Amino acid sequence: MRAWTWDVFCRVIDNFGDVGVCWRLARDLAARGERVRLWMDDASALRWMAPAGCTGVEVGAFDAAGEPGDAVVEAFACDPPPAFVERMAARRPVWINLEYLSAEAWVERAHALPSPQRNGLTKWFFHPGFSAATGGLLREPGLLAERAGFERDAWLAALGAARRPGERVVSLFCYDNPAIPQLLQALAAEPTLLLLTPGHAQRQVGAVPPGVRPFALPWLDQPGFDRLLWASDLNFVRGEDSLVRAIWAGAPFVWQIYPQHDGVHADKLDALLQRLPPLPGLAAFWRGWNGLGPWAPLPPLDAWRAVAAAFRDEQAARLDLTGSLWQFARARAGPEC
Ligand code: TRH
Repeated sequence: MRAWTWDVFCRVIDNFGDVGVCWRLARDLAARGERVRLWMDDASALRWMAPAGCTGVEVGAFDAAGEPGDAVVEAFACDPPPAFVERMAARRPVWINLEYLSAEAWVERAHALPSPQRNGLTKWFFHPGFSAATGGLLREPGLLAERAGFERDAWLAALGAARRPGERVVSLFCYDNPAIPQLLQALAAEPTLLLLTPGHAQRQVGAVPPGVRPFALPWLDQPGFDRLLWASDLNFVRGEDSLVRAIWAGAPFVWQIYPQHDGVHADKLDALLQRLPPLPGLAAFWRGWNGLGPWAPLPPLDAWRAVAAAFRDEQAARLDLTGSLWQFARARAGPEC
């Protein structure tokens, strides 16, 4: 089967998730032999997220997209430029709107629905998700094998953050969070090396109680960020992409969901909690960290580890998002493809 050319459109709304998801998808498609053109209105985060670029992925300015290829992916309903959409009517690529990740039940009903467009084409809704009735989660082939062979002490030492004997490792990637002082107190119960990502985490963690040893990280590239999560016994993540990476890390994780003004994020958080294997105290801890309930004690890591591993295995048994998107698009292409 011939390789396809994919046009992936990405508008940066806020933070790094838009870039992070689009870059991972682009890289994964290219690794599977496809040709990818990633059209972005702001590619600045790629300087640290993907400084080496990727063979098979070309990055261009959002409005500079020329002739459409075989498939067009607009990330998060970002609407390709009108002139490009006009050209699509002649070329008739498969047109996909890649939606935000949610564990809510409605996603299964919305996934893969067609939406007829004014230019005569059909735009397909493609929803990432946690069940077989969704598009799945981004997971590159070989990721879990790489993770299994990872040597965390060597990696931490190379970063200048060698672990001291008996220390547990905790990573923190978060938004503004008034619960940070409580978290630091909870972590101080055991010797803890606390790895702080740039931005919100480093800004908010000032003085720490005895027992907690903070380390300020530089921006890591995406493979480096994955390794940070692999190196840690407990990961605090946020948004969409780092959540998925924490699942593949297979270690206990806490999700700070992107807060929305209408409060719908509380339902999204609960929907994911309901999909996790049960662990007493986990939901209360996640809600407390998200300001959706009172602060609650940190659940014991031993029992939590088993829950995280079980959830990783359950999710890894499903087709990954890129594979699922590839199949979906090929099944909807004209006979000449
Ligand atoms: O940056 P985010 O908070 O992005 C969010 C979410 O995507 C959310 O769904 C969206 O609605 C909102 O923005 C507007 O969190 P996220 O999704 O985890 O993206 C962070 C990306 O940054 C991810 O790809 C990992 C990457 N990263 C690195 O590569 N290196 C680093 O050092 C760090 C800290 C992050």
